[in-house]
Amino acid sequence: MQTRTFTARSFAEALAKVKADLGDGAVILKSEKRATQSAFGLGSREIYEVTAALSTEVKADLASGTEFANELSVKLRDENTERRSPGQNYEMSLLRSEVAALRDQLGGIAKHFKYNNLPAMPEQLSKSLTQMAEAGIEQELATDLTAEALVQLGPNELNSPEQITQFVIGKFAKIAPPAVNRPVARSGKPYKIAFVGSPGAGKTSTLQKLATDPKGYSKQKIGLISLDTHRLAAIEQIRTFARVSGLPLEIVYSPKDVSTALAKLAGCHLIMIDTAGCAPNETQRLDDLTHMLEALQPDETHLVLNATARSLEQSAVARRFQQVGITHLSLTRLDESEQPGALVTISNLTKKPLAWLASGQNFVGQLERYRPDWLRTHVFHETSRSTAGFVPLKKTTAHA
Ligand SMILES: Nc1nc2c(ncn2[C@@H]2O[C@H](COP(=O)(O)OP(=O)(O)O)[C@@H](O)[C@H]2O)c(=O)[nH]1
Ligand SMILES: [Mg+2]
Repeated sequence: MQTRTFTARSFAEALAKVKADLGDGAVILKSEKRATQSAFGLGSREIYEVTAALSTEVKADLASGTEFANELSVKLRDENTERRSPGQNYEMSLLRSEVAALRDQLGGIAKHFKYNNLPAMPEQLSKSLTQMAEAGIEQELATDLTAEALVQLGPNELNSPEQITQFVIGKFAKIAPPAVNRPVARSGKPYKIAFVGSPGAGKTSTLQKLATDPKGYSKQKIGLISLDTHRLAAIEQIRTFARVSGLPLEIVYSPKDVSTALAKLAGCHLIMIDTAGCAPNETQRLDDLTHMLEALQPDETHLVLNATARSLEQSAVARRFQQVGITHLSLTRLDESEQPGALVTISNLTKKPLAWLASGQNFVGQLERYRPDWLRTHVFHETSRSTAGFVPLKKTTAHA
């Protein structure tokens, strides 16, 4: 592996040299700040020294280097069991300490390579990494993005929290994209959106919010279909809502009733479909739901996830619901979530775009469309750029 050392007056400047010389694939192996004597011997000044190599070369060395260290230590152990003269013993212990040092060095490089232990980072970048971790962005993703910023951003950008946030949000927009906001056609076939998920995830609430909030679809001619026929309370809940909001409602018990229900709601622009929650052990219910949705052919099927659930649980739910053909993710309870950044992880994992974010129990004012810029406020605690007067989600206990 060929390493190169770059020195400069600032860390950011040294990194810029690394980038210019070795390109974006560079791996930082070591970085340190040193005091040097100034040219005329008048006191000292600080310089930054960064040692870097090409990632392809580091990888190759890591593979062969670890092997070599292991082989050598096995040999040493074997030879050590034989009797030898004091001189030989001295040589052996020297060799052994060299192997130990080699191990340490390789361990250090491997660590750097995995970005678990980035070199002394510019303060603002380190702050951004901490913010991502605190907001629940998966550690590996957060460190990868930080490493990318370290190599790709210029020295001035690395000193600016806004520029770092902009860079990271740009990356998030690709990893966890916002859903395309399709305008609902005002004539022709109604557009159909179904909401699926675990019991209590917030499916019915999200549907109710979308039907009543002007930020949702309240201006459209809406029809409702409920497939949640297993619990009397659920039927009552949606019936009461339909009556109070004045929206037509069809309750569908089996796939053969689907065409009649759709015919009755043919004059609507948008049909929102509420479904029964399926718990992990309810595989039959999930199969029934799959058949119902095959008959209904929704244009969008949103997996509604509770944002306070751990990423592991969210991904288990997503795996279970794969069979119904999820197209979007919508999240609820962001008002209660300590780690709102976890939505990036689940979108990245499922490769589904993020649509709606709900943040309270009120029907109006606690729902918004996801935009990557949302992370500026909720992960990096900066004020949003694109929406003047943007109000961050607040904790609330008020009921609708
Ligand atoms: N705090 C909070 N509560 C919510 C939110 N969304 C739903 N809920 C509550 O979660 C509970 C279950 O919601 P519901 O829509 O009936 O869940 P479903 O079983 O998936 O239909 C209700 O008490 C809702 O008021 C939210 O964004 N924030
Ligand atoms: Mg429900």
